[in-house]
Amino acid sequence: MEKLIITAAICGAEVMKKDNPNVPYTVKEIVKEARLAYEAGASIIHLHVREDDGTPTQSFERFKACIDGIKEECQDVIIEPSTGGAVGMDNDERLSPIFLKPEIASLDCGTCNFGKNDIFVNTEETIRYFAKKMKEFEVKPEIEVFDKGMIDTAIRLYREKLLKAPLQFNFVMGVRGGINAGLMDLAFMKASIPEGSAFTVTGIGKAQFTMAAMAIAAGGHVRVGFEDNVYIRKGVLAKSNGEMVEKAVRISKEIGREIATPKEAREILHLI
Ligand code: KMH
Ligand code: ZN
Repeated sequence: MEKLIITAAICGAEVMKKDNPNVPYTVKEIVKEARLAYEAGASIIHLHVREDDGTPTQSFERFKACIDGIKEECQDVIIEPSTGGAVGMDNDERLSPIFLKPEIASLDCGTCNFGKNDIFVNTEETIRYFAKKMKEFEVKPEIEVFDKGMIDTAIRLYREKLLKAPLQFNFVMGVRGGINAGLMDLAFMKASIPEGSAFTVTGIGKAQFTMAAMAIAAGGHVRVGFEDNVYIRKGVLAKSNGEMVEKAVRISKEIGREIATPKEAREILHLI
């Protein structure tokens, strides 16, 4: 089977130190968490950034500082900034890391309820606007889908040539408001993407490692990290993103699937 690409979503925009004191906020903390994840086997860092007090931001300067710092400590890692940002941010604010011309960035392909009282808004016009900007700046979109209809939206954009094959999907599963995190849900999502596409699976909360195991067995790739889950096992907070990546590595190796280096991940995702 193709080698496994592990993405570490090291801080996200929602989870806070009150949830797990090891969630990174400052540039120094973010760079350290990226390094620990990279050393454990992550080839992609999905990057959100924060102010020093933990407030989520899409500040260009903050992204630049974190990306420069990560590149210094983990030379060849793939850095994938978020264009999702946090619920409520405006489009141009969300797009700011694109101007740093990363190799890849997230592209959220639909609107959904996000937790009990938030809505993560991505109208089709917003998605088109983001896709055009990514094309202009030669950034490969990682198509984030929280439900099956979002795959259909992405396919529509692909037919309009706003997205280029091979497509790279990230199935985010288990968000309150999106698709559940289960075996049949994954089978449905996998069967719904165009042939030749790659997919990563992100299991939210307690689904993180069960979905990782299913993704590994199904030939997909895996995302773990504090953005999605703060526990390493039931009731035990994770010490670092590195600890979560190590666990994904162990699961994969146990069933005979080797881990992709950043160079191999670039080849698999057609980034080079
Ligand atoms: N923070 C979420 C509202 C992405 O990175 O593109 C959106 C998110 C998706 O995290
Ligand atoms: Zn994210």
